[in-house]
Amino acid sequence: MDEMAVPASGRTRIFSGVKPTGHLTLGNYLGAVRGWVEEDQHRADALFCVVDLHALTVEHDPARVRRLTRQAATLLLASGLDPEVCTVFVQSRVDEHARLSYLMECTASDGEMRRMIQYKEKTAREQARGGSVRLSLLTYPALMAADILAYGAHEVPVGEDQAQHVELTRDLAIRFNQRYGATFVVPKATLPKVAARVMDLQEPTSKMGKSHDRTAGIVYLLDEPEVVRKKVMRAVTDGGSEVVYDRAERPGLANLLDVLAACTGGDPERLAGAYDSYGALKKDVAEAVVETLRPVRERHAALAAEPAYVDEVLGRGAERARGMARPRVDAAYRAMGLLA
Ligand code: AQP
Repeated sequence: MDEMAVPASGRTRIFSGVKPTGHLTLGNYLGAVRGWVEEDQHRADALFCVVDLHALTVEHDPARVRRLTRQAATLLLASGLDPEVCTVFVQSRVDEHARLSYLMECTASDGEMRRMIQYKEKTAREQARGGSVRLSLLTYPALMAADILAYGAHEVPVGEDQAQHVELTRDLAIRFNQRYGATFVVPKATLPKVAARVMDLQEPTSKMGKSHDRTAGIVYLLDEPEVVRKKVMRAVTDGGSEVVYDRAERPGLANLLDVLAACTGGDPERLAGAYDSYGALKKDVAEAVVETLRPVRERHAALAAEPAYVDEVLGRGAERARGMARPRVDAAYRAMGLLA
């Protein structure tokens, strides 16, 4: 492996991101952000990014994307990412992502892009809305591969829905290295033990996704406590009255138990045994979620009042990220035959 494979510090490098396609959800928090805050930033040389270029792959309102980008960055800091410990930045401010994305498009095949589940699902969703499907929706996993590979990341902490894209990134890194010489670290996805896929409270067979149209089953990080309670108390549970943990047969109930376990540090199966009614379970889930989100909401309110501080953090983060990505992306250009 070349000398760029390991960061100068010799530590593991971690990269992950969040798309400003909507307000951040409980799924984003439990599936990804909380692990970045509590573990990843402390144990590795870590970069966390608001991947705004990815928000342009579907119909978008420029002013809304701008607003959501700032809000997402503020929420990452409010959740506890410490800019003195890790690098927090906005993707579009670092040109290396787009530069490397093109090389990834020249490494991937049309067939492997079309096999991506998210492409199939989002294409169906866009068509149902009567919208056209942007070419970037097909090619976005190439950009995601670039996001990860530019930094020589060893690990990519994500929710389950992104595991397929990280798998593709691995394939592209291996293929590139074999064809053009060792350039990229081959990364792996790391998933949380519980809540790797938080489901929509109204449609427990679908992922809770921040860009989805129906919002009754989505808990947003900035929802007022009363709104959180209402959404949880109205969650769809399955037929029957016994509280058991069965993801296949009782997905609504299993989802509530997963959320409770993630918020309280318990085990979903064991927690099931502690309840004899859905009502009591929902009440405890609602309170656990409210308490988990309370400090995030409070810190967000304080940080939102200090936009200059957030700007300064993002400016510093982008500069640091650029410095880390540039040598590897230049090397990839040269390896592929360009006069970089
Ligand atoms: N429901 C979820 N459960 C667990 N993890 C989740 N993640 C997203 N949803 C869940 C993880 O959060 C990180 C950032 O997600 P994202 O911004 O890439 O995707 P999203 O929130 O799902 O946004 P969209 O626009 O609504 O996307 P789709 O089209 O997927 O529904 C990732 O690590 C993700 O795994």
